[in-house]
This record gives sequence, C-alpha cells and structure tokens, in this order.
Amino acid sequence: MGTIAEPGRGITREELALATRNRGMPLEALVHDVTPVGLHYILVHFDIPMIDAGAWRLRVGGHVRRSLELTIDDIRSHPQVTMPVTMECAGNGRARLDPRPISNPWLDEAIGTALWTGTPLAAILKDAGLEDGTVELVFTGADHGIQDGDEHDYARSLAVGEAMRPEVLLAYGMNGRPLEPQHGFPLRLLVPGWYGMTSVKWLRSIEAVTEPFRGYQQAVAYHYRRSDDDPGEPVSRMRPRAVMIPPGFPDFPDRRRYLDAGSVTVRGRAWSGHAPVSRVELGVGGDWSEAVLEDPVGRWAWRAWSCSWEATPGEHLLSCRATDEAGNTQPLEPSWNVQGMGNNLVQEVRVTVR
Ligand SMILES: Nc1nc2c(c(=O)[nH]1)N[C@H]1C(S)=C(S)[C@@H](COP(=O)(O)O)O[C@H]1N2
Ligand SMILES: [Mo]
Repeated sequence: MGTIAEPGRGITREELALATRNRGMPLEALVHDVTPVGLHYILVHFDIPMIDAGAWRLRVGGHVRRSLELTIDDIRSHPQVTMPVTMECAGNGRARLDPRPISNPWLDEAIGTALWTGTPLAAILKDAGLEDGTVELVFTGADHGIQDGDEHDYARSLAVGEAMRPEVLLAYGMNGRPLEPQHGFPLRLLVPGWYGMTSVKWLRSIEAVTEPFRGYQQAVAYHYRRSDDDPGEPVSRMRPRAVMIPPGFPDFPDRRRYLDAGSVTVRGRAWSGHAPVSRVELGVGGDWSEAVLEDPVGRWAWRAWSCSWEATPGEHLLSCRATDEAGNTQPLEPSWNVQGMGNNLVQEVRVTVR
C-alpha cells in the first residue's frame, strides 16, 4: 500500500528522482492570477507519452448506445469553453508529515492555476448516449507503469453525476496554447474543484461501466487510510488552503528569508474545492489577523489575499489559514494518513527581520 520512511529519515534518492521530475510552482509565482505554463506544478506517475496528435483518437465506449472514435479536430469542433481553474496535487504537503509516506515529497508548492480551454464532457457523453444502468465513466490515459506491484495504464473513474457537471471539460488548451506534453497533450480530463489525480492526462478512452471501477489509481491509491488495512475514504475535492509569497529575500541554499523592519504587505492566494473561500488569516508567531480578500479569479480558481504586518527585528514564524463557506478550515496539526493525502496543514515561513 506504500512505504513509510523511518521517523526522522531524510529524503531518499528515489524521492529526489521523483521530485526533480515532478516539481512545484515556485511560490513567488503566486503574484499571477494565471500561472505561466512553465511554472505550473507537474505530477506524472510514469513516463510522459509523446503522442502524435494526427494518429491519436479518443474512444468512447462501453455501456453506450453509440461508440465514438474522435479525432482532436472532432473534439475542437464542439462548443469551446475557456476558464481559469486552480489545480492541486492530493499529495501536496506530504513531505511535512512525520513519519513521511514515500512518494513525491511535496511541501506547499504542488499548485497552479491555468486558463483551460476545452469542451464540456457532458455533450460528448450525450452524443454517445449512456445506457441505463451506467454508474461510472472510466478515463484511461496513454501512460503505463507499475505501482505497488500492480501494472496498469493510469486510469480513474467518476460517478455519472460528477462527470455530467457543466464545469467538467475535455481540455486541449492551456493558457491559449495546445497542452504541453507534460500536461497531457493532446487531450486531458479536467475536473475543477477536485484534487489533480482525477484530471486524467493523455486521455485515450472513456468507458461507461455498470460496476464501480476497481483499478489501482481508483480503489487502492487516493484514500485517506490511517493504516494499511483501513479501507479509508476516497480522496475527492481539494481541502481549503492559503499560501503566501514568502516575504523578503532568500538565502541560498537554505532559503531562509530576510527582510527589513517596518510595514510589510504579505500576499498570497487561497482556494477550496468544497466551497468558495470566505476568510484568510495571517498568523505571526501564533497571533492571527484577518487578511483582505480580492475577488476570486473564477468560480473554480483561487483568490488573492493580502495582510499588512508591522515587522519588528527578530525571528518570526509566519503562517496563513483559509476557511471556506462550508466552514472547512486548515489544521494547525497535520492529520496523518498512509499515503500522505490532503495534508492542508498551514504553511510556515520563518523570517529574520533586520
Ligand atoms: N494519465 C495520467 N494522468 C494524470 C496523472 C498521471 O500520472 N497520468 N497524474 C495525475 C495527478 S496525481 C495530478 S496531481 C495531475 C497533475 O497535472 P499537471 O501535471 O498538469 O499539473 O495530473 C493527474 N493526471
Ligand atoms: Mo497528484
């Protein structure tokens, strides 16, 4: 089910190899409403498939009235929607757990917001015509590998009701250009509000099924399990999180922050996949003040926040905490699980004020 590092053990060579392939968004990029493509985080389990868009087809089949085989031009000829969507990896925060589940060792940076262009999935499912008794759609990517001894193509499912939501897209564009290879060229699923694992890249088939899908990435991975034999709850929507641009300037290599005493405006972004963010607080050494919120960049995208702070000389620990309209908030202590999922523990930034 996954390996847990010995308590206190440092990052392994294998984790380093994962981290250099799957890198986060540098937090200074939080200044942008829409993250430049090259700064958006990346998570690829296996190898990036290099796909020839001319030869590529999307097959829609299974429990449908009419099986489809679509070219990228067929998909582009459907109604086009463009919207900003914030995406976050469910493993964001994993490396801040102790003991640490061994996987990509994210701190707080597995995030990004892109302007995604595509066509609503619902219209294509209507063309195919789901037969009565369909419970889920299975989305399969072109990438293949082994995880935990299980050899599979990357695949995830969604219940019919979720798949039919109007914001769920088959996306072929990112920030006004075709998808880059690492983000799923030529086509990916995009499920706003959910953690990133649901948004299957390099999509090659959609299958309507009458029984819940039991593939590895659905039934084994992406669960909140306290122990290996805990069935746990499946991971779905993004928990609330606020992140700040670390103020001041960093040391290289330890990245400790330095800034001068005086009035500082701390800025960041906040999001939640459950409900719009309603509140952000900045914590300085455990004292919390209200941040000012800007309008969200979109219904499914983060919103900017700022908070002023009178920085006095000395060492300070800054934190930020988001709360959403459903009353979900970020914990001050991490909630541990075997796979290191959904750790939305508040961010902590140490600064030295001179
Ligand atoms: N086919 C496929 N789709 C995938 C993945 C993958 O490894 N293979 N990774 C998923 C995970 S875990 C995340 S967090 C997002 C990351 O999307 P991005 O790399 O475009 O940011 O893609 C998801 N879709
Ligand atoms: Mo992820």
